[in-house]
Amino acid sequence: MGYKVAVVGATGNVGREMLNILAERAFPADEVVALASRRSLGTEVSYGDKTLKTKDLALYDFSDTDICLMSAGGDVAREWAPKIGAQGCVVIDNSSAWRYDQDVPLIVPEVNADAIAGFSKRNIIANPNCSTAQLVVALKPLHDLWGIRRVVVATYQSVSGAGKEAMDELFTQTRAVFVTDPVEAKKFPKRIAFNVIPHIDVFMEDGTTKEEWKMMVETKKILDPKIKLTATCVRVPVFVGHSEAVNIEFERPVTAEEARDVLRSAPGCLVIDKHEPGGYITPYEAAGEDATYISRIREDATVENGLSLWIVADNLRKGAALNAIQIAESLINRKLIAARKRAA
Ligand code: 11C
Repeated sequence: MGYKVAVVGATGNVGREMLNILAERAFPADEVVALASRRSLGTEVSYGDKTLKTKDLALYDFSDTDICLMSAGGDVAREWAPKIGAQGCVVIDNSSAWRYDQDVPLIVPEVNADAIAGFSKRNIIANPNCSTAQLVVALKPLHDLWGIRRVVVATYQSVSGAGKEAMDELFTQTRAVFVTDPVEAKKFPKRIAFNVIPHIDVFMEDGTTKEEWKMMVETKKILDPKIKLTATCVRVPVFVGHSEAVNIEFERPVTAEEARDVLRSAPGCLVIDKHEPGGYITPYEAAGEDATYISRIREDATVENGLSLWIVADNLRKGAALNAIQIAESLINRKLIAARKRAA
């Protein structure tokens, strides 16, 4: 018997990608249900060659659903994840609501799949922030061999991370610039078309942004609490694909060649690193792909045991939907979940 899977937030950027990936990977689901808030009720979404009509989350009975993939924002997750978990359905939540709860594992399967077993306390598993997911996939194999002491990262994050309206805003503003209409900024605090904005999520008391804080805290929880990390998170006028310029200080000496070799065979990583024009990955090429791409691997002689690299991934896939589905697959592969009895 296959699983019954509910996707909450099915009409959003990530929810739609979850449905695509469930179908693409032939996830062992007997039934997939698309759920949404009342506002999007009845909206049709694609699941492989099927069309699903979204149902009301508030009226849905989870008692025979096995897995709930949730991407509906922090408020919905805070309210609904515990209620759904209490009905015996495992929630894999993409928001930041549960990531820092000590009874909720925060999982990137290539990095800390063993920690998944801790889900049973609440029946909730958290998916990390997109910029953290791709970072730790690349850091893990390096950390295992050379021990990471400190990471300095600058991100170049696409507008799809901020949702569908943000993508529309980039499109509308770009068009407005060309036809010399007034450029209106609604979703972003400043114009995003032909610009970059060094601000993602809310400001913290110390002047960092929550997005920067999340990268630091989540890297510690997923990979190693001893790693020091400082981030500058920047929104760029790209539709899909987050990029990261990363500088790493290791405990032990490592050459660029050694790092390249290790990353070439590391799970989830794909190295594209020719020292010639175009011999590196850009977000345009990573969009729609599953890998975490790594380019521009080079030694940094300005710090002890230093290395710099460039990491790019599709933020809606590895950064969100794909990672969530990989978590669900890990639950199944590790026999941590069995399909529940359903009425015939
Ligand atoms: C962005 N990284 O690009 C954000 C989106 O904590 O899950 C995801 C926010 C989160 O805007």
